[in-house]
Amino acid sequence: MTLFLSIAIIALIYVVIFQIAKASEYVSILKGEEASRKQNNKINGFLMVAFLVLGFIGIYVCNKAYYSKTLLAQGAASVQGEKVDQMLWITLIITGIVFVITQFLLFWFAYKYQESDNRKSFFFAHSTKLELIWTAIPAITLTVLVIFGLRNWFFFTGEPPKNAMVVEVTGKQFGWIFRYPGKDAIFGKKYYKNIDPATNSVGIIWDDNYSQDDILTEQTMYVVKGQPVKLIIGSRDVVHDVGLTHFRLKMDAVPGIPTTMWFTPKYTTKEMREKTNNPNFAYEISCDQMCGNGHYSMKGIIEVVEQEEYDLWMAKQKPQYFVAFPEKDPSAVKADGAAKTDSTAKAATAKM
Ligand SMILES: [Cu+2]
Repeated sequence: MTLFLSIAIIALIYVVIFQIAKASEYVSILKGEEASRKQNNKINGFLMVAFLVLGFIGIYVCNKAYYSKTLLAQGAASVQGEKVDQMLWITLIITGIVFVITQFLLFWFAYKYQESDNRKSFFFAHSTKLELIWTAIPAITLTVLVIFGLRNWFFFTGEPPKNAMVVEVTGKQFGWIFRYPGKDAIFGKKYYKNIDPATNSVGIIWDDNYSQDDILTEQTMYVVKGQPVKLIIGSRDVVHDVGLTHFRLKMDAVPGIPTTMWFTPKYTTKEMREKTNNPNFAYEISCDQMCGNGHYSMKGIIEVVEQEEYDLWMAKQKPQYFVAFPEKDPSAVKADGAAKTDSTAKAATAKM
């Protein structure tokens, strides 16, 4: 029904425009070409100003209605993200000022300098000075913006502070795998042929001693508020992208070529829930690279917590080595042993 109505309205609008055009054609024949062109000119001049005013009002209204719904209004959730926002604001302010001035002049001049019998147009062919000015100013401005951008880029992708924790992030069709280096703070080596979806999703080489305390988790990554986190990013299949919109960072996950970036979360997930007034708020890792038919569902969660909560969570994690080889797990052997002693004792009591 709505579709039918929409088609009917579009058809009606078309008929109205067609009739107006036809009518104005007859009028111009009656009035004469010259007079009708002058009248059209006036109308167009007025429409230019109307478009300018309505356009600016439209920008203001849209901004008022939607700005608060954008992530920009929420503020960045990382120290690095604040630098990104700062760059964005500087760019928006500069381009915004240029936009307003140029659009105002464009439409106002179209009105002001419309055809007039009292005025002769001025022929203006070329001015080297003017060309130089309007080439040099944007070039210098863009260079300054690019220098800021590069400085920040080298900062995010460079070496993090010494107290940074390191998490390895591996993308796969369609999800995220996180690896923590464990107590020794060193990742064990890995080899893609060792990948086993059930017990060794990133292909850790178990013979490497550093690998035996590595911890693997999927979909949810825990990090600590105020502590820098370095991400070592890779992929198991195609190119993915670690998109951290709340932290204002993103980095491609490329098979075979590790990429890195680091950030310092500023607010815990709980604090963000209060800040955004959204009890369901969660920091999200979205895959920002079209990577296959399940791309839309490739979402991970980052839990930003205080140090104590992180320590509690970490204490509950079992090294992946013991998941792959349960018989080598000392806690399982102990529990097993305890059960055995218990049953021997029981048997002895029964015999007595
Ligand atoms: Cu992906």
